[in-house]
Amino acid sequence: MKVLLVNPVPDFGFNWNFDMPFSCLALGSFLQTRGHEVRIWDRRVERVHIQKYIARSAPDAVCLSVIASTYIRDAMDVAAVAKDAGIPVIWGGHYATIVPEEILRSGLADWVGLREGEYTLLELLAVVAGTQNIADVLGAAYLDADGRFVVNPERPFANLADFPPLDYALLPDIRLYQTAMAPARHLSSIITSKGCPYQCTFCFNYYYHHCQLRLRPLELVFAEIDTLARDYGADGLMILDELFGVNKERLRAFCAFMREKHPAMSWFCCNAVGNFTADELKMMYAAGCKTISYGIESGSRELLARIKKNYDPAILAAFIQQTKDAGLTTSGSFIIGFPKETVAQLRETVHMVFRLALDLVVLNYFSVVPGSELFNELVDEGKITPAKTLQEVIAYGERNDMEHNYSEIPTIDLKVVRCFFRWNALKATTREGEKGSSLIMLKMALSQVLLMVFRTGVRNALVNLYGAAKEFLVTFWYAHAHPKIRKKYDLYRRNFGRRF
Ligand code: B12
Ligand code: SF4
Repeated sequence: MKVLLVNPVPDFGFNWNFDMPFSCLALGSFLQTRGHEVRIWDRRVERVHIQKYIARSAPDAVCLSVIASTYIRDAMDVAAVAKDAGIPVIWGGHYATIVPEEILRSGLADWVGLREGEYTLLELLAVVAGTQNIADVLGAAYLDADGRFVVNPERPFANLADFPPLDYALLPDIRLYQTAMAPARHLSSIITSKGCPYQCTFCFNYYYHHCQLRLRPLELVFAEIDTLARDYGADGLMILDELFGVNKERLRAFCAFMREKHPAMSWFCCNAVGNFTADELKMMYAAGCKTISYGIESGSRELLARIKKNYDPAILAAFIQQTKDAGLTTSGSFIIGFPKETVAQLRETVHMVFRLALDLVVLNYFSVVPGSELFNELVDEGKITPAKTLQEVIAYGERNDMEHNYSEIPTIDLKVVRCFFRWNALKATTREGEKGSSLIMLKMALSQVLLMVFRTGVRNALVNLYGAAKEFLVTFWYAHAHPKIRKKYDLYRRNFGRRF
């Protein structure tokens, strides 16, 4: 069967991040091994007219992968064209799993595959072919003949060893997804595990992964790294796992592989505070790890306990210092504007950011994720009315502009705090005195802008550049204007490294 896997284009603002469409890649690589003819259409980089593309590729099924609510509008446009042409439409992905009924009631989907999609999609394609009954497809959602919404029993997690290594040849051009991040010039992304054992209240890990951390067999991961280096010139890896290196034996095997097989490759990963010993950090550095990003989230003990962030704040400063001592660049991500967060708690976070003197600070606004504990709390408190239509889902989606502020902090304060750290992040420097180690974020931003033209063509690049310029000016404005608010939170550059 001819299967078109579509990664839609998100519908707001400026798109910095061009990670590979992993979901489509994973599904496509698997379906190929089962005899299907697969094509991936990443609409972020191939902005071809929808009617023309569908007519030309003439698929037997159109499958849409929706990772966030911002992808829905474009997915609807593609689905509408496919439905008009009489082609069966299947939706799936992180966000589709949260809102299957809204998707089905829009009339733009025949079926929705929930959670992990390989086997579910394989069976849904059998339904399209008329060789399987929809009622037997675990993990599928649909409307029955009477228009009733039906969710079949959940599909148990598959054994990740059943899935093949990713077939990068399915992508239009892998260079479209490679970025420069000092010292790597062709940074590619990989995923070595799925899920996470923790249960932060703002995350939907519990709902989606049931708090299970599942590891892909290392042979598969190593095969992908070899291919990326040998066939696609990758000299750096961004490891996109939620939590990398939790299993210590596996971490040692991974480091040994990188040291022996790819000594010149640098890599970057995310983890939780406290998960590594000093020796492990040194081992990672020796194996090419350059930066570890930690989810710190808040400087307030009270708030950390409330969001169930699973680390002991007492060890934070020493742990970050240990990471720096191993030679690694430290990155910390924080969320501001949590429901009921107070001005005093935000001040604690700001002071924590200064005190830790991280090399990179990523500070995001809280955005409510359906399926998370905090979403359910906000619904119970009557602050959110769950969406009934896809249009309402889009309206409630992830925004980076604090349109919905559930905290007790004035929105303008949140904007000033975020923009202050964003502005200063542009000047970030890595720990190593190597070439290209200063102003890494600014350089990365500029290289992204150039790549944008290459990725999306001049016309789309101009639209994106307009968005980038606007974002840059807004960041500059909030970071520098409003002196009273800066004073309220001690937002001065000289405070980096200060012990409050
Ligand atoms: C890569 C990635 C991105 C990329 C997306 C690339 C793309 N496809 O266009 C980028 C960087 C753009 C991105 C952005 C965001 N992301 Co993101 N991202 C990820 C990441 C790191 C990997 C996802 C992935 O590819 N996994 C690997 C694949 C193989 O697994 P999978 O995604 O589970 O796919 C399976 C199923 O979903 C299913 N499936 C998928 N598609 C389909 C289609 C069909 C038809 C079927 C049947 C099944 C199916 O089968 C797949 C194979 O098993 C995850 C974290 C993680 N480590 O998982 C976060 C994650 C998905 N992102 C998340 C979030 C919140 C965001 C943002 C909203 C953040 C923000 N506030 O701005 C933005 C939204 C983007 C925007 N501009 O609007 C959350 C999702 C929460 C949610 N959905 O509400 C995650 C889980 C991170 C987290 N823990 O918070 N992201
Ligand atoms: S926020 Fe990160 S650490 Fe917390 S549950 Fe989600 S993936 Fe796990």
